[in-house]
Amino acid sequence: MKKVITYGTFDLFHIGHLNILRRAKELGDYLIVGVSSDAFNAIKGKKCAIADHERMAIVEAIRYVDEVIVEDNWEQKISDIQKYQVDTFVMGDDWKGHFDYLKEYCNVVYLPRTEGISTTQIKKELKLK
Ligand code: C2G
Repeated sequence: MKKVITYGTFDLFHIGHLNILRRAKELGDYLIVGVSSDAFNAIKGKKCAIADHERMAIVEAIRYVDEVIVEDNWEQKISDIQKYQVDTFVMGDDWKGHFDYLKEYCNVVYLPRTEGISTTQIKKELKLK
């Protein structure tokens, strides 16, 4: 079984998130998604509109997703890849190059982002803080 992993905040879930999860799943048979906790987002300097347990429940309900884990630090990726015996790590190409150190442990694939949509833009349009 080829296992794929990806990570993200997935705040205000939108088509860009769905596209990357669909395409990540196409690279294997089993997709694990690390959803950033609110505490980790504070470290990332991101304030979420939706709480972490709700973001996890939404991602868990997506048909392409087989398992959701909590992402609560930058350092957990290597141990996650080893613990879950992951074949491929996937991120959108806004992260291109940032995770090349994982090439020692698994395939690293950066997929093109979906143009014209972002959580930041949605918040601006909805005048959310
Ligand atoms: N994404 C995308 N197209 C968009 C918006 C997002 O492909 N229009 C992708 C991002 O590239 C990322 C995933 O969707 O791979 C989740 O995006 P975010 O929720 O913004 O994740 P981020 O805050 O970048 O956190 O350790 C990695 C971090 O947790 C990533």
